[in-house]
Amino acid sequence: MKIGIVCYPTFGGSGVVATELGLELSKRGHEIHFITYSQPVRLELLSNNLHFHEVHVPEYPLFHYQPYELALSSKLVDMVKLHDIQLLHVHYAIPHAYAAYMAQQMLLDEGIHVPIVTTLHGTDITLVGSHPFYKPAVTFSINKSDAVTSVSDSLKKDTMRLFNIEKDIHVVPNFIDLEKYQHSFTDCQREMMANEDERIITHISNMREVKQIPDVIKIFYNIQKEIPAKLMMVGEGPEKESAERLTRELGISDRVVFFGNSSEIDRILCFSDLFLLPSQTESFGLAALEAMASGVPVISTNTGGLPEVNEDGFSGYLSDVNAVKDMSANAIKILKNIEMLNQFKVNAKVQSQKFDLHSIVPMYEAIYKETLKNF
Ligand code: GMT
Repeated sequence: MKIGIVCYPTFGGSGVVATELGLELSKRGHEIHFITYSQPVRLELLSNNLHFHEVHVPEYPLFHYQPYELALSSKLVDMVKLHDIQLLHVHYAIPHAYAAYMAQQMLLDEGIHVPIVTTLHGTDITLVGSHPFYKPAVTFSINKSDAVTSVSDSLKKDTMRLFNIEKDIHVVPNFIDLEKYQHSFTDCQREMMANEDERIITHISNMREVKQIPDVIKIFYNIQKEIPAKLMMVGEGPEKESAERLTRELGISDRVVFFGNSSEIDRILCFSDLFLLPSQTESFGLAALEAMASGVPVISTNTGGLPEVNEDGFSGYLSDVNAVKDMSANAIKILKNIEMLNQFKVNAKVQSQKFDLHSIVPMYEAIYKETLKNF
């Protein structure tokens, strides 16, 4: 199949999933065209069946806001015609499904039929989409898509509850390329980051408010009072500065490393003992899955899709949002007992195998085939 993929090309989970999906589909013989405003961060190698087309939005002083959706829909029309793209898979209802629908209508005018598959990733539904201002556009974009998928059952339920949806939503969980994480626990230069007696705790996110960054710091503060430990904070975002301030106030800045964005997540996870994800809401929690695939147990909240990813008492523990005491106690319990820690590390890997890309990507292929057949 010839498939056009539209996504946010950034470090966020949706961009990562879309990119990994395109890479795997191209390996499986499909011709993939990424159509975005910049090359997706994990899309390093292009080939004869893996292409990237940049959407340019010309600066025009008359416009207070430059019209990205317009530029995207025009680019989609051009690319579908130029490369005979058969189907558009867009990640996020707004603005991508919205722009794709416009492109579909423009193409229809020329007698070209292209179906749209929309994947919901969360923030457009739980945070942005439910804002009354965007609600009509999100509802319209979902209902006009030819097939809709969501990354967890919880997100599907939220979507059905918050919007007037006439479409069936297929749950296709996020996935992981397990081969990427097949390192041994001894070859990751752990000694560069911590002493042998120290445990390494990691958090990875775009450090937005929803990630409850102060809770990450407070949980770590409680851990290091009981066990020698270091905290690795990976990612950039609006909460980063206040987090750095909080570590100084708590007198633990010498134990916390702020990395910024990194394309070496697997290397950092390789030397980690525990992953913290105390989010206020999370439709899936791809970072938790990446941690588990690296054999890192997860202390998370029980919100949104997280219970579908992290199994309480097996791959880690789940707690209520903001239950810092509970999350600290669970973390300390795992970290204090080396046998228990090693067992949780093994379990985390086992749990991640449920999300093996080899079993999930065919679900998307089946949806594409079905959509093309019915279109
Ligand atoms: O979590 C974010 O802020 C980034 C956002 C994104 O657009 O990548 O993540 C959402 O999509 C990911 C991939 O499906 C999910 O793993 C995240 O849970 C989801 N974030 C939220 O629901 C807050």
